[in-house]
Amino acid sequence: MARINPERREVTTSVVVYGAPKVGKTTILHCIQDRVTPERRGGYAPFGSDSGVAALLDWLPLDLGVIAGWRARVDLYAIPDQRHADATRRLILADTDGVLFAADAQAGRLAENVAALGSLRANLDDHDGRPRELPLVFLYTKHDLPAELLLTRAALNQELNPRGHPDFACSALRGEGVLEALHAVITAVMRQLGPAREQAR
Ligand SMILES: Nc1nc2c(ncn2[C@@H]2O[C@H](COP(=O)(O)OP(=O)(O)O)[C@@H](O)[C@H]2O)c(=O)[nH]1
Ligand SMILES: [Mg+2]
Repeated sequence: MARINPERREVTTSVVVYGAPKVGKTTILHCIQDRVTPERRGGYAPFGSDSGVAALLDWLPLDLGVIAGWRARVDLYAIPDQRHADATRRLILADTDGVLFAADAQAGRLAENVAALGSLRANLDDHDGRPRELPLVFLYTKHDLPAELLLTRAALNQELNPRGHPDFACSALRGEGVLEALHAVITAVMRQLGPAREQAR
């Protein structure tokens, strides 16, 4: 849940990068860390290693500067694969303001993407079994691979994103398309937050 501090006019939100094992979640965070300007980096996050906090969670804090008079920060998280029970995923998702769903664009990975989307839905369910509605952006990764291995964006959307959430093709390895998707999810989160922020004044 976004943390709003009206006295200091600060807002801190969180976005989870969710997806199947080996889809490239850690690579996406590295790509963002490498490409944002130094003043946007909200701290050093040694994610992707096997020790310390980084073994539990990939975490990249970003400082977005001042937006509409408010100092805005976003904490980006990815949950490392297979180290956590669904209970932990649920806990982290319960606290998030938006999700960047990373799907491997390779045709051979479709079943894993579908399974990951199912686990996202299940872990977003509230206790009444209704999925929590929150900003969702799809990121179709590994577009640097040969085209014959990949599903088209239209096919990926048909299978994974029939409701037409924003979608982006990317290569996290080459750093293409990732910042655009990040921008889209942060914009949606900030828009959703607008009314809550006004109430906190
Ligand atoms: N070709 C290609 N490989 C990628 C891309 N992103 C990640 N990978 C590779 O996919 C594997 C898994 O990446 P990783 O970030 O560890 O996935 P995670 O398990 O979701 O965190 C690694 O070998 C990465 O180098 C990409 O955009 N293109
Ligand atoms: Mg990882």
